[in-house]
Amino acid sequence: MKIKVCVVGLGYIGLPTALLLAKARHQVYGVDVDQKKINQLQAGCLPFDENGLDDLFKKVQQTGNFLSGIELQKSDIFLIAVPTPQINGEADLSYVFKALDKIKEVFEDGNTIIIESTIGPLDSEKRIIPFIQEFGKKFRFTLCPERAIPGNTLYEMTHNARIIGGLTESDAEFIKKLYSTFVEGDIYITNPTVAAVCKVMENTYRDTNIALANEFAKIADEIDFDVWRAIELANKHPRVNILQPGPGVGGHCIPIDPWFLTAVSKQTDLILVTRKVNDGMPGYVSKQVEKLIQKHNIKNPIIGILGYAYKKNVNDTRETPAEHIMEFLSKNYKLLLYDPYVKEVKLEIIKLDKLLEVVDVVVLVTDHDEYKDINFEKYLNIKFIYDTRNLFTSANIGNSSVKLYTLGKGLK
Ligand code: SAJ
Repeated sequence: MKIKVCVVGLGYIGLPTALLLAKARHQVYGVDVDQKKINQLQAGCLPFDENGLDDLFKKVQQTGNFLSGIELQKSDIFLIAVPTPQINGEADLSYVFKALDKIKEVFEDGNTIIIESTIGPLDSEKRIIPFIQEFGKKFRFTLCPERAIPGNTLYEMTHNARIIGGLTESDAEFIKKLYSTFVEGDIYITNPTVAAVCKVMENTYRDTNIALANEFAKIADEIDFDVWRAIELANKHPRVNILQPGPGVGGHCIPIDPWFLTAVSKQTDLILVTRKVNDGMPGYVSKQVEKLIQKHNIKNPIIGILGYAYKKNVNDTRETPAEHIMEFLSKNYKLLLYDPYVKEVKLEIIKLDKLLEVVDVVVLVTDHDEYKDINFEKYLNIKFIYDTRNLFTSANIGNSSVKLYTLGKGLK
C-alpha cells in the first residue's frame, strides 16, 4: 500500500521516521516550523547527525518520495512528532495543539492522526481526542510513542517492538499495517492510555534504576569501595540488572517522562525521590571536585571539562548534566571545555591537546570514545582527574603523577 503521510516535526524522531516511511515507498511530506531546517533539507543537508541517517537521506532523495516544507499538505495520515517539554512538573502539549491546529486546516473525512510524541496517560482521552472531534470530520486516531535511542535511532526504529494505542481496535489495526511496512520488531495493539503509560513507565523504570546506581555510588564514596565492580558482580545474578552511576541523567526522555506520572497522581513517592537523586548528581559531582581541589591544595585551578553532550558519542545536549556542573564550578573556577561532537555551547571549545596542556584538573562528564586513549603522562600540569563514567584506567595514567579519582570509588 502506498499512502500519503504528512510528518509534522522533523526532529530526532520525526525526520528518521519520515525517511523510513519514504524508503518503504510511501509518499512522505515532512513539515517543520523552522525555515532554516527546511532550507537545509531542501539543499540536501541533514540538520543533525545520527548513525546511518545520511545514507538513508541520500537514497530516499533519489526516489522523490520525501519532500519537505513549512506548510502542511492534504494527506491520508498525519504523524505528529513534536516536542512535549515539561514545565513545573507538567507536560506542555502546546506544540501538539499547534500541530493539530495546522492539521485541522487540511484535514478531510476519514484521515488518520498518529501521535509519536510522549504525552501523559490521560491526555489522549481527555484533551486530544475531544479536540480532534471538534474538526467535525470522521477520523482515526492512534498513539504510537517512539522508542528509539539517540545514536542508534534507525536500528531501534526498525527493530524495537512497537506499541500502538488505537481509539478503536480497527484504528490500531490500520496503523499497524503502516508500521509493518518499515518495522521488523513485533507490533502490539492496545488503547491510547495504556500506550501512553507504557512509554512513561519505561523511562521512569530507567530513571529509578539509575538513581539507585547513583545512590550506591555515593555510599561507595562514603565507605570506600568500588561501586562499578560491585555492580558488575551483582549483575552476575540472573535476576539483577543495575544500571551505571554517572553525573546525572540528560536527554529529552528520562529526566522528563517521570513527571507525566507525578502530574496525574499523588501516589508517586519513589518517582519524586528518583528525580531528586538524579537531578542532584551534577551538584554532588561538583562538590566532590571542589573537595579534591582543596585536598590537593590547588590555588586558582583551571578545570578542563571533557564532554558536554548528555551521553557518549552523540551531539545531543538536551538536559545535559554538563550544563549544571559547569554552572556550579564556573562560580569559583576558570573552565575550559572540549567536546568533539558539540559545536554550540556558550563557552569556547578548544582542541583536546590544547586543553590538556593548560589545565590543572580534568573532569570527565561524557565518556565519548575519543577520550578513551588519552595518555596523561604527557601533561605534567594536570594534578588530578575526576572521572564520572569510569572510563579511564591506570593505562591512561601510565607513570605520571596525576591522580585518578572516579565517581563511586571514594576520594582516597
Ligand atoms: N545513564 C546513566 N546510567 C546508565 C544509563 C544511562 O547515567 O546506566 C544516563 C545517560 O548518560 C544519559 C541518560 O541517562 O544522560 C539517558 O540516557 P539513555 O541512553 O539511558 O536514554 P535516552 O534518553 O537517550 O533514551 C531513552 C530510551 N529509553 C529506554 O531505554 C527505556 C529510548 O529507548 C527512548 O526512546 C528515549 O529515552 C525516549 O525518547 O523516550
